[in-house]
Formats: sequence, structure tokens, C-alpha cells
Amino acid sequence: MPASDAAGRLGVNDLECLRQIGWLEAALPEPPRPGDFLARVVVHHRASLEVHDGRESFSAKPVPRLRHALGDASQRPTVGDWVWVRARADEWHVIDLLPRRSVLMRGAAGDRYGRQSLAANVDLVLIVVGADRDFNLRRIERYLTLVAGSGAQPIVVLTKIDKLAEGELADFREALAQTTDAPTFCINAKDSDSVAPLLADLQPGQTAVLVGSSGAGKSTLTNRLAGVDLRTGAVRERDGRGRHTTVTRQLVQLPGGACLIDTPGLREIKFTGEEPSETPLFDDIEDLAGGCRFRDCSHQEEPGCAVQSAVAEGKLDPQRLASWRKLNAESSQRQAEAQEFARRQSRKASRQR
Ligand SMILES: Nc1nc2c(ncn2[C@@H]2O[C@H](COP(=O)(O)OP(=O)(O)O)[C@@H](O)[C@H]2O)c(=O)[nH]1
Ligand SMILES: [Mg+2]
Ligand SMILES: [Zn+2]
Repeated sequence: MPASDAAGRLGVNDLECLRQIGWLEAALPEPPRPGDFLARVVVHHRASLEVHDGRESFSAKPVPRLRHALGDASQRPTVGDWVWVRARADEWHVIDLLPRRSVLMRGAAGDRYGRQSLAANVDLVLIVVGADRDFNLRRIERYLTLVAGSGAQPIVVLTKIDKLAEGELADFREALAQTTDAPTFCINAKDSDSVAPLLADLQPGQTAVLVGSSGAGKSTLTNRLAGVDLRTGAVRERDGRGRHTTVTRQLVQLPGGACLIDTPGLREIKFTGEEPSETPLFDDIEDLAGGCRFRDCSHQEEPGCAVQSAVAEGKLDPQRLASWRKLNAESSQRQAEAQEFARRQSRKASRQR
């Protein structure tokens, strides 16, 4: 057990301490058993979790029920989760999860349907994109789609603007503005002054998670925001990827009172099939569609299609229309898989009762 237990510090919750790591409720819930206490998952390792009680962090093992969670990985404890911790046989155990107020999920990699929670109880998702070959509007749309189902708000952070030539930044800004209404910050992640406006935007008590490709500048930004030095790496010339890549997700406290979760880059941004079908992401297309002659217009070859007219007039980027079509098709496919998965899960749950 951590040494501090002998001093009687661990094992007793202090509301003020929990606030430091993002606890928002006015009071503490009743523990499942006397002696259980609340902590927040700050690092996610393969077999164990690092949890924090607002004073210090320590390692804790999720009980088997939570590790397996009926084969639904999204229900296992993840970074940002609030958990009940119990002392048992000289070890700390995570025995239960508190309900999440938001959770950023993606479809699990691989052929079988699955969901993975990337971060729980987050207010903001910072989509970090480098102003270099990393920049890809279609990928940003995919991130925005995931965020739309999370309960958190998106912010786009364009990094590496110090590498741009005169006038190039305006093009990036323009492209972003046509893709999303989300607040956008254009920064040099290595420069404290440059990240200051973003830091000022993160309110005390808020939790933000960083997502984006490997090498986009997430860890560099975390370091600047936190004023500490986590490991970041020089980008390899060949593929633009960071060398000391972040391998675990971790939560750090920021000077202004917000919390930040750094993540490793996602190789695949797969949908869960539970993203809302109505998102502000393609408002421009949905608005235009209101002007189509047919209510169920698919915007392909129908006469009187306002969307196709907008493309012809150069008012709508045809790539954006193609992206909208592709994302819709993919979402419906994943939605069907998600429904099948939900049916299987409820059969499993009823067998366990
Ligand atoms: N010039 C410049 N380099 C940056 C910026 N942000 C990140 N880098 C560099 O890009 C590389 C990858 O950054 P890192 O933070 O490890 O990316 P991560 O994989 O997203 O965590 C490192 O060499 C950083 O120094 C930036 O805004 N400007
Ligand atoms: Mg990193
Ligand atoms: Zn149409």
C-alpha cells in the first residue's frame, strides 16, 4: 500500500482535493461500503490503472467484473473516469465506476464490432492538427463526428503555424472555417505566449482531452499548457511521426485549474454507430437540401437539386459533398452493427441475472 496510508491520508476523500482534479458535484456520493473512497483514473495501463484522489496518484487494479464488462470495452474504466477504490489484501482495487457525464468513444479496431472509450467526463475535445502534411479536412470531419456523440464540445487546434510561410495561415483558417463552426486556435505549440489564449479558454474544473495524429503536437502542447515536461519527440523526417510517442493516456492538472488528458495518436478513427445523425457538422449541406425539389433528394442526379447547383456554382466544395455521402453511408453501416451488438449484450446481461 502507498506509504501515505499509514499516515491516514489516503482512503478519506476531501471535496476540495477532488475539485483540483475536476470533481464538479456539490457533494460526494454515498460510498458502496464504508471505507471506499473516490478517485479519478489518470493513467491507463494495460493491466492496471493509475488513479488520483486529488492529493496523490497510486496504482489500482480493476476487479474482474470491470475488466471484462460483459465484453464491452467501452464500459471498462478509462482515463477521466471517477471510480470507487477499496483496500483489499494490501492492494488498491477499483471496484466500481460512477456514471459518466460524457464519454469520447470510437469504434474498436478490427473486424468485430466493438467500442473503446478514449476519455470520460470530458468537457472539451481538442482536435490537434499540424499545419503540415498532417492537415486533412476529411480526418477533422471524422473527429468532429465522434465528438458530436460524446457530450463534450470540440475545439480545433492548428499547430506548427511557426513553420508556415507568409500568407499561408489565412488559407488554413479559411479551410477550417468552411469545415466547422467550432472555436479554432492557431498556435505554435512550443511557445507559451502562443498557447496562452487557449489556456485562458480552459475554465477551472473543466477537463479537456487532446486527440489527433501522432506527431501533431499533442504532447508538446500538453507540456506548454501544464508547464511540465512529459516526453515529446523530434519528428522523424521520413514519416513525420514523433519518436517518443505517447503510449498511454494520461490526465494532468493545468495551472489555471483545468485538467488535460493527453492521448497517443489514433491510427483509425472508426465510428461506433451511436453518433447522432443530426450534427451541426454538415449544416451547410442540410440547409441547401431544404431547397431541393424532392424531399428525399439524394443530391446525385435529381432535377432541381439545390446541393448540386451549389457545387456547380462553386459555392460548395464537391469534396465536402463526397465526404458527407461517405460518412453517412459508413454511419448507417455502423449503426446496424451497433444495434446487433446491443441485442447480443442484452442477451448476455439477461443470462447473467
Ligand atoms: N515548430 C513546431 N514544432 C512543433 C509544434 N508542435 C509540435 N512540434 C514538434 O512536433 C514533434 C511531435 O510533437 P509531439 O508533441 O510529440 O506530437 P504528439 O505525437 O501529437 O504528441 C516534436 O518534434 C515537436 O517539437 C509547433 O507548434 N511548432
Ligand atoms: Mg504524444
Ligand atoms: Zn438535392
